[in-house]
Order: sequence, then C-alpha cells, then structure tokens
Amino acid sequence: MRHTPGRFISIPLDVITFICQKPRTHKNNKLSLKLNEEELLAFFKKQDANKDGKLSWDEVRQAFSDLGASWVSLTTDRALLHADEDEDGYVSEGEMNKLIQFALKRKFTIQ
Ligand SMILES: [Ca+2]
Ligand SMILES: [Ca+2]
Repeated sequence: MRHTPGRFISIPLDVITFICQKPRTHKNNKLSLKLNEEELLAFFKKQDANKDGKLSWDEVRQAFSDLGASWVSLTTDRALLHADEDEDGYVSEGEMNKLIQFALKRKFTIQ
C-alpha cells in the first residue's frame, strides 16, 4: 500500500462555521442574571480599581466589557456623556445613579 491514510481528523464545514460563530462566553459563566439597580450599583462600585471613589473612563470601560456590552468604547463614551454631569471625565459617587440608569436601559446581564 503506497498511500497510508492521513491521521488528520476531518471536521465538517458546518461544525467549523459553528465554532467560529460561537459568541465568546464570559470566563465566569456560572450564572446569567439580569441586574437590578442595587446589583448594578454594587457592580460599578467594584470597578473602582484604584479606589479613588470615582470611575474613570477606563474603569467604566472595563465594567461594560465585563457586562458583555457590544461596542464597549462607544458605550463607555455614551455612558460618560450621560452620567458625567460636571464633565470632569469621571463618574463620581453622586453621578453613579445616572450611570446605573444608563445601564438599566440597556438591560445588561452578568454571565
Ligand atoms: Ca477609580
Ligand atoms: Ca464627573
């Protein structure tokens, strides 16, 4: 026998297509729940990485990224436009409520 069969596994094209199109799941995909106001507040407070009591653009961006938002940077821009009333570039504790209202409207869930 001159040709030994190859050892590669042939994968049907539709399986490959399925794998490629499968949305990336969050690392902690134990539960998927819609967040209420209180949970969002707790969630956003946790995003204050440098503990200065306010959320920077990067911290808000990370929050929306964790929430699985699409167009994360654009969403962050919109969120800050909505929440950052004194336009200092940060969402302070007093402005946090506006950020939550913004997030609530978009019905984010944690997965
Ligand atoms: Ca901060
Ligand atoms: Ca502000």
